[in-house]
This record gives sequence, C-alpha cells and structure tokens, in this order.
Amino acid sequence: MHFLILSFIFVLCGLSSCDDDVKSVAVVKKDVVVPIFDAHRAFADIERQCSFGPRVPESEAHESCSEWLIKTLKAEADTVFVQDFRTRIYDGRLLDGRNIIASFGGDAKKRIVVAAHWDSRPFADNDPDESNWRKAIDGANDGASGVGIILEIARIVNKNPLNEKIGLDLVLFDLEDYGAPAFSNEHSDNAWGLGSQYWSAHPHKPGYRAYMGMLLDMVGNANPRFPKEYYSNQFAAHICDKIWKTAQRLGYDGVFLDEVGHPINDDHISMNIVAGIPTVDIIHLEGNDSESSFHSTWHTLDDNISNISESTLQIVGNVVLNVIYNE
Ligand code: AHN
Ligand code: ZN
Repeated sequence: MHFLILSFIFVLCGLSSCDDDVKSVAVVKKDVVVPIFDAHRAFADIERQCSFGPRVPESEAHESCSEWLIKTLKAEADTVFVQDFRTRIYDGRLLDGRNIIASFGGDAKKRIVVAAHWDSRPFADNDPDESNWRKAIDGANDGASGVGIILEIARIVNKNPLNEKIGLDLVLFDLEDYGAPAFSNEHSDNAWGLGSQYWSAHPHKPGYRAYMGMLLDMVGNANPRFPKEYYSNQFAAHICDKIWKTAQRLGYDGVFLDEVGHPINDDHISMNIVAGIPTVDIIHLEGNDSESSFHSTWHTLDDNISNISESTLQIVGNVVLNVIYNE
C-alpha cells in the first residue's frame, strides 16, 4: 500500500478585507509521502527474536538476542546507546538488565520516542496447564511483536529521512515482564517495567525529553483490538487523539476502537510520570466486560510465532509510520 497525504491550509478571505468578489485560496502546506511498512520483514524479525529461545534476563538467549538487536540497530540508526543496569526484582534478588536505544536526528530538540520491551517472561503462569507455569515463554506477541515493528521502522527511517526538525528514539526496554508469578504469594505493582523505570529515572542522555511517546506491547495477535488504554487516555489524551484519528483516516476504526479500555501497568507509566513524556500504550485489550484484559495466549506457552498475524503488524506499522511522518 502506498499513502500519499496532502495537507492543505485553506486561507479564507475574511469578510471585512474582501472587496466585491469572494476569494478563497488553497495553499499547499506540504506533501507527505509515508513510506511503505513491510510487515513481512517485521514478522521475520519476530521469528528471529524467538529463535534465540526465551529472552529471560541473565540467560544465554537473552545475551545473544541483545547482541543481535544492537548489531541490527547499529546498521540503521545514527547512534545506538546500550544502557546496562542492575535492579531488584520482586523477590529481592538483584538482576542485570540492558536497555537499547537507537537514535535518529541526534540534534533535534523536538523528539518522538517509540518503545517496546525486548525481554520475555520467565513464567507461563497463565497457561491452562499448571505443569507449564514455571516454564519461560517465547513472548512472540508479549515483547517481540513491538520490537519487530520497531526494527522495521529503523530500516525505513534510515532510508527515508524524517522532517529535519524531528528526532526519533527507538527504545527497547529490558525487564518489563519479571513481575511476581501468579502462583507465588508475592504482590508488587512496581515489579513490572523495571527497565523503563530505570531509563525514565536515568535517561540515556541527561535531561532527555520527548514531546510524544508510543509504546507497542502485544501488537501481533490475530483479531486485534486497540481501545485507548485507560492511563494513556488520562496522561496523554492529545496523543491518543492523534493516533486514533490517524488510524481512522487509514480505515482502521474497527481495530483502533474509539473507546477507553482497561488500565494497564506497563512501561508507559514511568515514561509519563517519571520521564514526563506523554506516552500512549498501543496494546491489544479485550473488552471491559471480559474476564481477562489480555489476549488468551498472554503468559502462556501459546504466545509463540504461530500466533502472530502479519496483517496486525501491517496495521500497527502503518499507523505508527503515518503518525511519525506527518509530524
Ligand atoms: C500486569 O499484569 C499488572 N501488567 C502487565 C504488563 C505486561 C505484562 N505487559 C506485558 N506483559
Ligand atoms: Zn507479559
């Protein structure tokens, strides 16, 4: 698909300044050509992430996947920052984590951030089969889907420069999904999103700011449903508006639903509150009357590549690219 968007400013002659004939002049502000998002490549990048094995922090798969992500992003971005940190998880243990940040348009003050988490959950604690609860998940949707879209965005932005006044940072968070397992007695809301908590308090550049953030989480399942996640609508209603209007213009109003969905504790919370970046979580959510907020494969062994839909990646990729290139 090819999108050609023409923006017009209609300069209408005020009644008092017009003479006898009514003049109206249309001035073309800019022609924006939004590049094509290749969902096939995004899919291949999700497959690749899964091929390392579950990306559980401090595992070998985690280490090799991070090396691959860094190498892949270095080939596309102006600068890649690797942010290693150590943080305490739900049970009090200290764990090593690694956030990866790929920047385009390094000098621009006006910046957009697009983020996803690249780690995968060590527990399939929502699996219908109890004997799977202590197994790690592939996280094809929960984590890798957002990263796959981001890697394709990196390729596109490398070849198709953005508006020179805008900078873009692609941020891959670690340790999003190490929250206390459902089968444990531990309860801690701030045990989720540890990589984003670290980055929001210690950005890769001191004083880092962005005026718009988009977080991609679980953006790859079939029959997608993207209502406006509750906190996103509270913290960043104007960004929600921009994204959902863009989706509507592209004909995706049956997927990007004009309604407010469940509240989700995700990486956008610290991006909004700690980093002060108005950030929206684009995340598949079931209806408000549904028992679970999440897709049926969530935190189960079924969250694997066989349940990833290329057409969902295409929709989300198109929406995010259209938002970015229209800035
Ligand atoms: C809670 O279940 C509280 N938060 C889920 C955040 C999450 C996990 N996103 C992906 N995996
Ligand atoms: Zn998860």
